[in-house]
Amino acid sequence: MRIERIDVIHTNIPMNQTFRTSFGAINEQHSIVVKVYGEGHTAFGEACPFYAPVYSYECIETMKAVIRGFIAPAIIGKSLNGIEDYYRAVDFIKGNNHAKAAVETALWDLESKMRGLPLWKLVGGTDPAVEVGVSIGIQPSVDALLKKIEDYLAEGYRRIKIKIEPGKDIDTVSKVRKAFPDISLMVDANSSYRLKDSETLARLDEHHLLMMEQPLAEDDIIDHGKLQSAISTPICLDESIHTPDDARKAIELGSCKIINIKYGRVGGLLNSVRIHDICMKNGIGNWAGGMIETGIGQRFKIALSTLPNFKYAADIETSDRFLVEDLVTPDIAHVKGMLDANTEYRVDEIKLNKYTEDVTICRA
Ligand code: OSB
Ligand code: MG
Repeated sequence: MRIERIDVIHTNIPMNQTFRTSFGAINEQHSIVVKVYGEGHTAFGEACPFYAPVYSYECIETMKAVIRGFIAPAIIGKSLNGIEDYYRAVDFIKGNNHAKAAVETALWDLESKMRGLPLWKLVGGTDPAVEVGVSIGIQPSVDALLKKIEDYLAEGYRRIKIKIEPGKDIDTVSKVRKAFPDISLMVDANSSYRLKDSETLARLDEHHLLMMEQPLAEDDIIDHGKLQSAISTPICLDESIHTPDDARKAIELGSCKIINIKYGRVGGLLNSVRIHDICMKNGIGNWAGGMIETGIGQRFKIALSTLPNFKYAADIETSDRFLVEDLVTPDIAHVKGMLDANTEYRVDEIKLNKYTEDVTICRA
């Protein structure tokens, strides 16, 4: 495929509810949407590591700089022999996986249009019925959290994920478990604990959680191994896994039993599939994590979730979840916690323009 032009579009959509984690609260969804032009088509990709570098070292401004300065010049006007060739072309750039993924996903979208194949088939999916879970931010009180869980369960979500942090953990989880004894429940700590907190975290074992996501720091895969031997709740790594080789090392060290695959964090869909394959071979489960993408990015999470080793419900945000308006039609919507990967979504360019903060046009 030959790319003639790349638009790097910074969007900012107001959110209808605050999302609070251990790394702060957000009320605006900032994203980098990439529009590629080539082969007589236009196609869209997206990645959004937050406006500030709080989830990862990348942020919206670093993505713009890296795409404009290095990724676009490496591929515009050149013939790319598929997505693997894109990885070779940008391999000289260290890290910056969200920037790479924003462009990479646009190339998959382009390939899907060129070949007339839905994304889920293109990535090698096997089952288009996708299970959807919900990730609930830290709430002002346990009662507020219980109410939210009740509402989301009534909407049909298949799995509830709650955020924990030191001081808002044991008591919160035991109250949730008491109110909802049988639901599929997991916690995400977003790196807010250290190995010295093992005893506290072990107290969660009795609540038969589906998994505990990223309890320790991003660079602590050795300590995650020690923690996993001390607790029975399966550890799921999120922030720690950036590459297929990270996945291999975490598996070798016994640092986790599950890996949350976020296509942005790992540089795109091809690396997501590679991590999936490594995990499947080693009996490590996967599921698609989210970064509160617009519908443009949700399409890629839906496609990945059709792969056979995506065994747990995905963090897919329906269009009404956080955004006052989404950028695709139809809206992303689940029915009783299920989505059909065959649904085709069109990017609504009028809404895209409405929420655009700035655009950088890259050409040869
Ligand atoms: O840690 O999984 C996370 C959202 C933004 C940044 C990090 C995380 C999240 C989520 C997913 O928890 C939110 C969602 O998909 O609804
Ligand atoms: Mg997480």
